[in-house]
Amino acid sequence: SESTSVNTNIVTLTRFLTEEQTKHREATGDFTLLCHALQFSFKAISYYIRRATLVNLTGLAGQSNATGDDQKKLDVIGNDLFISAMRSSGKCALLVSEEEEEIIYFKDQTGARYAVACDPIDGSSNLDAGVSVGTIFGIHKLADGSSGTKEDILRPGTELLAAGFTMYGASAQLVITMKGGTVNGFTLDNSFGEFILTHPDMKIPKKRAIYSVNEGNSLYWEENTKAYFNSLKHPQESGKPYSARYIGSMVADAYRTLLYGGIFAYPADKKSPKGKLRILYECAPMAMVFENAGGQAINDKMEPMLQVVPESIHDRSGIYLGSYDEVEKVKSFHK
Ligand code: AHM
Ligand code: MG
Repeated sequence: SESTSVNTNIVTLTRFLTEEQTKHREATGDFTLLCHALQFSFKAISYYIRRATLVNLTGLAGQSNATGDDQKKLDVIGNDLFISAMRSSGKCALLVSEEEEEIIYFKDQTGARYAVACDPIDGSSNLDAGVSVGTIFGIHKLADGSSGTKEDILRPGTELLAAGFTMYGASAQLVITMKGGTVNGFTLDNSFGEFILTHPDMKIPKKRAIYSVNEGNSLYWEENTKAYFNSLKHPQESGKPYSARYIGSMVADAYRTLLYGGIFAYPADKKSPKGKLRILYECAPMAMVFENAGGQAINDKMEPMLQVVPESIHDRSGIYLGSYDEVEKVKSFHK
């Protein structure tokens, strides 16, 4: 009624997924169930991140992960929570995690038709300082007749069925998009224990004078990379220089870029010729979100990030993603 300003028609993620499912007559509900398991892992990870300082979960676990980074206690917990959620969903045939050297196959899940790639806690070097981190995920469908092999996950982003991330910031923000669909953002309401649709049909601003890159690497940058970033700081025309914003958590830097516009970059350089960020669970899922929100994502060769086929599960790439016009500007410096 008009007598109250309280929204009584709340769209939870559960409701949203159910409504999406009924739009597709061929849908079996399997994808919806997989997403329910996903959202539970986000809630659980969010909970432990918020409790970390109180329950002795800060600091290192005393091991390194698949890509040689020191593992934090929370990296291990996030990974375990994610694996357990995927296993128990009954719908996930195989899982690639940043924290696991090899693919995890859930062989007992007969009839599971999805392959999932994830970085359970991306940006974990920020954890102990209470700075935002996030979970990134990408979902592929197994090839017809496949019961789950490496080939089902070593696919280009163009074939992703769904992708997104959850940022654990002042609140937990979940952003999800499906193939050919819109981008939708949900906020975790801690008292309801539900993700609520707060950012329907997200569109990234066409341009914005904000750049986000680890400028400490500039010594190692290629000449055209240097020229591009210099042009942002020393505009030729009567323009103002760009603002710099770099959190050092891809999810948080990307989320801000999605909302405000601008450019986020982690270019390959002389020190890391393949770049730092991983294709399967960092670059491709983010690229899908940005492309579906009207932005762009490309690699160092100026190819669409979504077309890049990873050679191995932890394969890396340089990446530029952001507002449509800002990515065009990147290309103009790499002709
Ligand atoms: P991680 O997966 O080990 O946390 O590393 C990925 C993170 C990204 O979140 C972030 O964009 C980047 O590493 C920051 O790297 P750097 O500290 O080199 O700037
Ligand atoms: Mg990561």
